[in-house]
Amino acid sequence: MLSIALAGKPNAGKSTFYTAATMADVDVANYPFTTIDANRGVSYVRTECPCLEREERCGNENCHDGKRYVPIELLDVAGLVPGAHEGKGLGNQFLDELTNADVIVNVIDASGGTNEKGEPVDIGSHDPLEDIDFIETEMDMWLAGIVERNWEGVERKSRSPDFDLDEVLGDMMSGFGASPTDIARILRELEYPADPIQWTDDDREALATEIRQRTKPIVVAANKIDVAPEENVDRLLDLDKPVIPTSAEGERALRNAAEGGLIDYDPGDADFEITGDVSDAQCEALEGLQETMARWEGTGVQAALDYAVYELLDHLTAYPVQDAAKWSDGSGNVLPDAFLLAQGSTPVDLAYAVHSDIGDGYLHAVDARSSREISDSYELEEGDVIKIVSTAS
Ligand SMILES: Nc1nc2c(ncn2[C@@H]2O[C@H](COP(=O)(O)OP(=O)(O)O)[C@@H](O)[C@H]2O)c(=O)[nH]1
Ligand SMILES: [Mg+2]
Repeated sequence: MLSIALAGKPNAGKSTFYTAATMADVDVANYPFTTIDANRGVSYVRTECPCLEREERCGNENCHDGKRYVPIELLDVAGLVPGAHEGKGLGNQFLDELTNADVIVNVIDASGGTNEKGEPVDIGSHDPLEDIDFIETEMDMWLAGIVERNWEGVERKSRSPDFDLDEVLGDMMSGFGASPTDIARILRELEYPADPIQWTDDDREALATEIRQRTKPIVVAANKIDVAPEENVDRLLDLDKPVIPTSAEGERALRNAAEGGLIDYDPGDADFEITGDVSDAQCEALEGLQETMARWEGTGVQAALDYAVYELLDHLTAYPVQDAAKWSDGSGNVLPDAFLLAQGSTPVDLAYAVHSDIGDGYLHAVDARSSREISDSYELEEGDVIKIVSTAS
């Protein structure tokens, strides 16, 4: 499962974001390969379900009226403070946790109500723009430290006659989660000495920065928009980086209210409707939230996760089926599964995502929309419904 980590200073709202995003009760038994603990849970990205094209909605438990929720893993990483890569505030442990993530949501307090160490201060008294770069810097410096510690080994290997620097660097980078494509691109874009002994600290830091950018893309959640000065949010949105305004607290309140039958709301909706008996105080709080949502097109929590997966990681959703006419599995469940795959994935990749046996036994694939056989090298598109024909199915 794709893994998204929430990083940021203490008190930025990471745990609130995490709680809100993992609140929908998840049947943990469905995810036997995921260790679910206090800081690691299942959340979802939202997309349009292909069943919208059909007369009837698919009825899948992760589809609400055509809003399809596809599971991902969410990690609530404990707060990072400047200097974490030097071990400040348990820094290294948390940076280690980040290595398991495919993409990072950097939660910052856009209200300016927490200082650089994450201690509460008066709203507006800290400039949240200062909180953006430090996560990147901490991750870069921490990776640079690891490259540094590995360097003696690289120098030692360089004495061997069949030494290939690109190969050794490639091995190192794959240890950080870089794919062969990432590695090729990083090596192409960097200029560096062929002899490892001539590498400077700057060379190693440049390498670390490249690796981090390729393997840990970051979207900023400009959190606490419900109390943030609007000017702060505007300045954050003006940056040349992906920034999504969020109210984690608002999302949590909405999911609670929806669960309690007070409102009609699905995560990622830009608005909601009050449907239950609410007290005057609840009504006032909900209306306040409605204003914030009208200004920023929702609470942003779902939007941040969606952006991380569909934009930063450039993934798509594909739906394998057994019956191409009914779009169902063998038992008649319509659109039973949804898989997140990297852009450029083929029907063979989808087959392997379903099960390695299905992948091994792959014969051909059929586009269920057109009922036509598609080529093995066809690049899947968002929302594709695919019947895989395999000796194993
Ligand atoms: N107003 C407002 N407060 C928030 C929001 N998100 C979190 N908080 C508050 O900020 C404080 C710190 O939140 P927490 O999630 O524990 O932060 P963490 O240390 O980053 O995990 C708590 O008092 C939260 O209620 C938000 O969107 N709006
Ligand atoms: Mg926390």
